[in-house]
Amino acid sequence: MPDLTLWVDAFWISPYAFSSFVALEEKRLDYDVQEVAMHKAESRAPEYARRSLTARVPMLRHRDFYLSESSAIAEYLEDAFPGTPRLFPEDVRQRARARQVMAWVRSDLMPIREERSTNTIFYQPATEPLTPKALQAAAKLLAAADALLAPGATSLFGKFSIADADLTLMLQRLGKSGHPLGDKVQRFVDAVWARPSVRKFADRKRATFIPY
Ligand SMILES: N[C@@H](CCC(=O)N[C@@H](CS)C(=O)NCC(=O)O)C(=O)O
Repeated sequence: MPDLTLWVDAFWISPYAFSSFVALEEKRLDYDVQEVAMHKAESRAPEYARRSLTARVPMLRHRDFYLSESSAIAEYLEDAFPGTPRLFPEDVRQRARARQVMAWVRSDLMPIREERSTNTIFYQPATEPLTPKALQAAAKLLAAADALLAPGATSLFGKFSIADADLTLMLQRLGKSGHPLGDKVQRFVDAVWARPSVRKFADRKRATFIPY
């Protein structure tokens, strides 16, 4: 059994599970995956809840150590496995910026998250138009992405970082349902979406979705 296990949601739509999965893949670590059936409340099962502390997905196990919260998982993998491909930029300011982007997409842009669930990325694009509130959030997201990206950039910091994956997933909530991203942002999104780590998550054969 590998030293590492990642628990993901059974339908593979959690943006946080996506982040941790991509992180493990990019680090080229040996791990196995366990699915948590959220629609059967498996994340609240006593053993899972006790180990994760928060009863949320994803959760990482490294030998006898259990950790939830996807940003903490990325930081832990970076610290615990030196000598593997980096998830965060080496430069201190770029690293801070990466953490800013990661914290931001986890805490803001609620109307986009509500109206464009990750279901619309991995199962079925949305057909309902965005409300004015979501359009406002979309404009904010696209303005930030545009400001962060150099012309022609395929990553935020000149080299892949886990913030690229997190930002791209947020942008795909718009892009996959037909919202124009603009050439510069679209190029970035296409490059990140084509990474083998991301493809492995996105191309997963998914069971019929059961809402929870
Ligand atoms: N901030 C957390 C969010 C985790 C999260 O909200 N996970 C959802 C699935 S996408 C979950 O487990 N929801 C069940 C619950 O909160 O009870 C992270 O980054 O890991």
